[in-house]
Amino acid sequence: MRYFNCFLIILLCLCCEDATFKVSKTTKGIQIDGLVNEASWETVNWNPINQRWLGKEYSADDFSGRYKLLWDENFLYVLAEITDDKLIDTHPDGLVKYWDDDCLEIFIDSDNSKGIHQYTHNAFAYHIALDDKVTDIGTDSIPRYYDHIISKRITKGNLSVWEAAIELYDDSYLDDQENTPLKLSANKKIGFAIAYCDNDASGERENFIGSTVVEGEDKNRGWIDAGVFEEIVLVGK
Ligand SMILES: [Ca+2]
Ligand SMILES: [Ca+2]
Ligand SMILES: [Ca+2]
Ligand SMILES: [Ca+2]
Repeated sequence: MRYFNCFLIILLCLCCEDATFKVSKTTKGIQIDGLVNEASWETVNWNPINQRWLGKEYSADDFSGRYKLLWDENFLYVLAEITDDKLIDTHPDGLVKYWDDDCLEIFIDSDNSKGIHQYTHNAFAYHIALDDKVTDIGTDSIPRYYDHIISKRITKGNLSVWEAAIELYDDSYLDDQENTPLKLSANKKIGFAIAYCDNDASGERENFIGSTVVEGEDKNRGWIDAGVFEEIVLVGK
């Protein structure tokens, strides 16, 4: 019986280890052109964007999404493949109601500290608009543009491919100051989530679909609470 219990514990440990989201390192640069020409992208698996955080049930034609991650010393790379039956950008000012236009949202808690980040830089909630502008809320509670992400979207029919390179900053980041992006290394843990705001014809977004399971009634927590992000770990030399 004792041997059987030991076996179960070892099996449990192995299962726990496998559950960690490991992000592979790319040894060759990723060209941010919206084209998936890099062999590195072929070596890593897709992950689903399938958690309905806001809105009614939707069809696969209305929205479906998946993503991949890679990293190197300077960037976390995101490849997202989004099916959306209608792209709209009804707020030309990227600092106004930007979440009610179609946009890709990337959440980063660079030290995986979790906790509230609504008006701090404990974490970032980057909204990448259809015109590539990147918006989050500053520590003054006012939305502003951030230049931490280079991205390129290519849309063919209902399918958009977004390729992005993200610089990471720690909690000491100061708006309107010179900040130095982090150098990334193996074994670093990061809080991460990705989501899509889908609006096709409404005054407000119709759906908000994320990559992580958010418990409880209010699932629109990512822009406030880094505790709902997923822990990822960088692997490779
Ligand atoms: Ca590329
Ligand atoms: Ca849609
Ligand atoms: Ca943090
Ligand atoms: Ca849409």
